[in-house]
Amino acid sequence: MNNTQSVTHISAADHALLMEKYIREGEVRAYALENRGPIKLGPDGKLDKEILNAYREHGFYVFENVVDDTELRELREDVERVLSRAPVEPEAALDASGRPAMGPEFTRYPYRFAKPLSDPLGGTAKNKGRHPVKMLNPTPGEDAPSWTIELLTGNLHLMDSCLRLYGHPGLLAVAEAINGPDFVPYNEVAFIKEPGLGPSVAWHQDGTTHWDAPDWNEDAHGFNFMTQLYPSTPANCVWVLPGSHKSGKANIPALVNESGSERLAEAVPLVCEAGEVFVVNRQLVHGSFANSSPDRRVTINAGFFPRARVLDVSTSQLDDRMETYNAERIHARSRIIALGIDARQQRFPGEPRFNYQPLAGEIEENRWNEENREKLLKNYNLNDIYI
Ligand SMILES: O=C(O)CCC(=O)C(=O)O
Repeated sequence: MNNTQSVTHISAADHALLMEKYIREGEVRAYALENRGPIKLGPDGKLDKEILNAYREHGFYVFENVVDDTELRELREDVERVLSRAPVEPEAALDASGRPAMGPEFTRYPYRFAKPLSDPLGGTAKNKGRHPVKMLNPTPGEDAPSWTIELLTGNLHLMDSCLRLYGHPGLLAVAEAINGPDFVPYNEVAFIKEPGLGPSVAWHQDGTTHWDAPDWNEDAHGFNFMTQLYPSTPANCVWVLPGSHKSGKANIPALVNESGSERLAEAVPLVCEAGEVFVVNRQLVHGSFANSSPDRRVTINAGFFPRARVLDVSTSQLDDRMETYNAERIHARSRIIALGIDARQQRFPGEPRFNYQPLAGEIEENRWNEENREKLLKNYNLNDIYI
C-alpha cells in the first residue's frame, strides 16, 4: 500500500459494499465508548465533570437533543436557501434559477466545489500537506453532475439561524469548560456531503502551529462543534481515531499501511441523529470517506481555541499568508459570539442567556440588529483565527 492506494477504479456501489463490514464493526466500537448524552450543567452552570472527562479521554463527545425541531427546520431552510443561490458551477455568474448567484458580495467567496466522490486534498501538498494519503475516488453514477458543493464558509453572515445556534447557552458552556472562560473563535463552515456525490476529506489532524511547542498539550489546537442537520451515518460521517489527540503528530501513512487500506483499524464513526452535536478535538486523527451512500449529511462547524494559544501568536494560514492575532483582533472576532448570544436571546427569549465573560460589559454595543449586521457581521470572517 502506498500513498495513492492500490485500488484506483471502483464504482460507487462497490465502494458502498467495501465499507459494509468496516461500518458494522466501527459502529460497535463507537457505541462502546459511552461518550454520548445530553449536555448536563450543574447548578453553577458548569459542564458535568464526567462529560468533560469522557471528552478528554476520547477526544470527542456526542451531545444528544441539542437542537429542537423548530431550530432544525430553520437551519435546514437557511442551508437550502444558500445552496439554491450558488452558481451552477465554479465561476458561473448565475444560479440554477437564472438569478445572479450569491458570492461576489462577500470578500471571502462562500462556496467550495469539488468533483463528485473525489478526494481534493489527500496525497497533495494542499493545506500544508496535512492530508498525506489519497482516499478512494469511486466513480459516480452516470447521472451525476460535474460538480458538487462540498463546503460553505462564513456560516454566520450567510445564515441567521447559524448565528443563533452560535449563541447556544449549552454549547457555549461546553466551550467554556474545555477552553476556559476567555475562549476565542476559530471559524464557521458547513460541510455538505450529498448522497452519491459528497467528496472525501482525507485523514488528517487539524492544527499547524503548536505541535512542537514545549508546552504542547491535548488542547493546544482547540476543538470544533459539529451540529448535524440530518442523521450522521457511518457511511456519510466523519470517522475519528479515539484518543489520538493526546499522542502528538500521527504518522497517517503508517496507520494506513498497518490497516491495509484507508479504512483505519480502530477508527470509529461519529454517528448521531439530526439535531445532535459532536464536540471534536482538532488534534484527533479524523477524516470522512466518499459518500457513496443514499443519505445526505450537512454539518455546521464552529470551532474555539484557548485564548493563551492564540494571543500574540504569529502563524501562517493554510494559504501561507502570515497573520498575528493581537488582543484587538481577538476582541473584534469575539464580538460575533456576543452578537450570536443576543440574536439567540431575541429568537428564544425563554432560554437562559450565556454570559461570555470577556465581553460581559459590552452587551449594548453587540446588540443584534440591522446596523450591526452591516457593521460587525458582514465579512466578519476576514478576522477568522487559524492555528
Ligand atoms: O465533515 C467532514 O467531512 C470533515 C470535517 C473536518 O475534517 C474538520 O472539520 O476538520
